Amino acid sequence: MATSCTLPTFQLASANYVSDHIRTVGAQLRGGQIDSLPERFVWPTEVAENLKGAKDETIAKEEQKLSIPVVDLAELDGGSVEVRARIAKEMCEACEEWGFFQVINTAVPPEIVDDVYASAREFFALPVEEMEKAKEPPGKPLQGYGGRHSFLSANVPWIEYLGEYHTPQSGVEDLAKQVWEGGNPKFCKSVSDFCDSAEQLGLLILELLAEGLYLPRDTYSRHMRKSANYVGQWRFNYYNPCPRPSQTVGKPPHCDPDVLTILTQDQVPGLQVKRGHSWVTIEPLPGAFVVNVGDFLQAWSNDRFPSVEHRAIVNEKTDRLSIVYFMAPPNILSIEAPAKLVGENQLSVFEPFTFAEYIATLFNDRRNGDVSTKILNYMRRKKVDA
Ligand SMILES: O=C(O)CCC(=O)C(=O)O
Repeated sequence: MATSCTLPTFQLASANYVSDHIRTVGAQLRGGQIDSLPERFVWPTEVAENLKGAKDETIAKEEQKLSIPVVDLAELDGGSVEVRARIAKEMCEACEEWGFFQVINTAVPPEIVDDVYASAREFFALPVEEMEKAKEPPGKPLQGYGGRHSFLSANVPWIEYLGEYHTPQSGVEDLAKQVWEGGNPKFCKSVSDFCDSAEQLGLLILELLAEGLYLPRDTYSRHMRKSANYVGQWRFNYYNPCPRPSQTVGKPPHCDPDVLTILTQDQVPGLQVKRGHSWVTIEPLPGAFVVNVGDFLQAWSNDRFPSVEHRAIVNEKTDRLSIVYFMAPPNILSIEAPAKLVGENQLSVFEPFTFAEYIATLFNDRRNGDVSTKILNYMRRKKVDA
C-alpha cells in the first residue's frame, strides 16, 4: 500500500528560530497577557485538525473509531511452533494493514520503563536555561535538547525533546555531563537499560516479521545487531499543555526514516496514525509498546509493510511524555528487498539505497522545500515502458 501524503509547502526556517519558549507562551496565554497563539505556532488546518479533506465525513468519523491491532506476546515464551507462527502472522497482518501495532506482555521489565520515565521527568522539570545546556548543536538535529525551533519547517511544533544515539556509540554520558555537573549516572543507566530492552524487543519483532514473510528468521535482525553497527537512537518527547490545542501540533505528520520504531507513551492519548482521511488515536495501554514500520522496512519488505504517516497532538489540561527508540540500519548497508519477496525475474519496487544516502536525500529535499512525508518515494524505481 503506497500512500501519497504530501503536505502543503512551508518556507523552511533558515536558522534556529529565535522565539519565546513554548512554556513562556503557554503561561502568557493562560495569564491573559496575550490572547491568541503566536503565528509561528499555528499550523495549517490540514495538519492540525482531525479530518484531512474528507469527502465523506461519516466515513472519516467511522475511521476515527478504529483502533490499531494489539499483539499479545504472553504465550510466546516456551510456546509451541504454532503459537509463534500465529503471533508472527498477526504482526505481519498488522504491518500490512496499518504499519502500526501495539505489543503487550513483552519481556521488558516494568521497572526499566518506570526508571526511564523518572529520568525524562527529572530532565523536563529543569529550568529552560538548564535544559539548554544540552541544546542540539547546529547541523545535528535531534541530538540533544530541542524546543525553540523546528528544523523541518517555519512552523514551530508544541514540543520539547531530548535525544541521542545509543549505538554505534552512546552519547548519553556526554549529554548528561553538559546538564549536570559530573554527569548523572542514574539518568544514564536508566536510558541505556531502556535502549537495551527496546533493542531486544525490536530484534524479536524483526525475527517474527521475517518468519511471517516465510523468510529465514535472521533476514533483517542480523543487520540490526550491535555487532553489525546498526544505528539506534532514543528520544524523549515532552508536550506541555497548550491553551489552544486545536491550532497547533506536538509532532507534525511524518513517517519515520528507520526500520522499526518502538515507543512507550504515558497514559495521556496524543499519538495518532493516519487512516484514509482521518487520524486514529492510539489509546495508551498500560505496559504496551507502540511499534511502527519505518521507511527502510517498507523498502526491505518490497512495499508489503507501509511506513505510515503519524503525528502527536497536544491538549489543554495535561502534559504528555513519550519515550522512543528508533532502529535504523548500519550506515553503509544497501537496503534491497530479499529475492523471495521480489519474485523471479522481477525488479524490487525501490532502488537499493543506504541509510547515509537516504538521510542526505531527506535533508536536501527538505532544504529545497519538500516537506512531503514520503521521501521514500524518491527511491521508487522508475517504470520503464515496454
Ligand atoms: O509522541 C508521540 O507519541 C509521537 C512521537 C513520534 O512520532 C516521534 O518521535 O517520531
